Amino acid sequence: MLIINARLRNESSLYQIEITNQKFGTITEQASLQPLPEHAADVIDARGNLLCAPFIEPHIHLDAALTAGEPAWNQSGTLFEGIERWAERKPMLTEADIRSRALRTIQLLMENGVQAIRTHVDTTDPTLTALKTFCALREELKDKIELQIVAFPQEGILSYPNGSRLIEEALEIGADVVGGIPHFEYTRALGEQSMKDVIALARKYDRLVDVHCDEIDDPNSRFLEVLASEALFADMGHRVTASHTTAMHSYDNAYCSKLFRLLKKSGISFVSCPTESIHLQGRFDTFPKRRGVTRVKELNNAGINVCLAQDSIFDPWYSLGNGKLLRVLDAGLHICQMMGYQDISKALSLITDNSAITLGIQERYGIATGKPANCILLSGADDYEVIRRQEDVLLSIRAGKVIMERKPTELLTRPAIFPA
Ligand code: 17E
Ligand code: FE2
Repeated sequence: MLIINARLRNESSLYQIEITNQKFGTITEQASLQPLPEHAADVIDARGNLLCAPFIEPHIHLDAALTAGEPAWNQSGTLFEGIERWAERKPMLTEADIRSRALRTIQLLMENGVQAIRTHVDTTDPTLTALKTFCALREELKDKIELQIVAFPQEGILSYPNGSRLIEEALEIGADVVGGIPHFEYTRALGEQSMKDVIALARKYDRLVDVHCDEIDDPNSRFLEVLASEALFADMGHRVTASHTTAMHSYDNAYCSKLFRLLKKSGISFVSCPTESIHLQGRFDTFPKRRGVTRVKELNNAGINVCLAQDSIFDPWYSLGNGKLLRVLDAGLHICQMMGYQDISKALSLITDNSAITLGIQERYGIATGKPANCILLSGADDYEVIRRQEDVLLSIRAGKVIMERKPTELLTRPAIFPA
């Protein structure tokens, strides 16, 4: 396969890119736009659009996707009511129900250029039905999409009956990542202990870590410092992620300044879910009302790895969501006030390269000779244009094969505003 007339991120020229044996081959600079050769089978004309590494969804709850309103709606819009509503849906889970919703949601993500997903799967369920189903799906779908499974103790490790045993069983069954939820544990002491347990489990089973950490507006919720210091002491920061960290929005600036030193040293990654957090947080405020989104811009400027995610699609926590990471990015840039030229010009990293680092897949990710031929074609010449236009992903190539393609939307009649 040959792709011609492609732009690449952070480059001003046009390129043609060879794909052989499911890998990227030679990448050659072109002097100008070239016509598509006649009778050229297996040549794709990018028409000056941006060829980019695939989008990654680094934080989603596929087990709960498409269950909003079943059996009841979240009326308050708080995280804690979402957990209550989900606890009512959990006993109704069956393998068939989970598979059907997961496949529809994965399809939606793939249609929007996603090729790798980290999903949290609730382990506070004595049957572990969802966890087992996702481990099977990970194998069945492995040629189509990369799935990472987090053993996520939604109702606590130490505060849920048998919670420690269940999360460990999930790791024995095959979860890739150890999760946690310290702000939901009954006490500060239990929350801290749970962070130590999570790191110990990750070492024992040689797994990654991704904790729902301080997802609350409480400025005194400081489990992030425990997670980061445990990661630092165990020398495994590059394998640890802190998700949400919304309490950081409310931390005192002096404390944050001290905290950032540890965060940077520890080398842990961050995931922010800006649409979800702006919806779930700030719910106990009147006015002025906090945004409740972690300090994405400041983390990024400090050289700490941070990426953006959707979190939910039509579930007890969030009633919208369409699989479009460009929408999450657009919202995130607004909410985090990352609207300067420099911010927007490199913002696709927040849903591509930075997410690959979070998932630990960066070695086999990106458009470079010898790497797996996975990429997407985006409407626009560079990050700035792609983000401003917000158009659908045009093409998705995985292991050198086109897995999704759509026609660009075309205006058929132009409204005549000005007389000819
Ligand atoms: N569970 C949780 O603890 N936090 C969330 N944001 C979601 C589920 C979606
Ligand atoms: Fe989450």
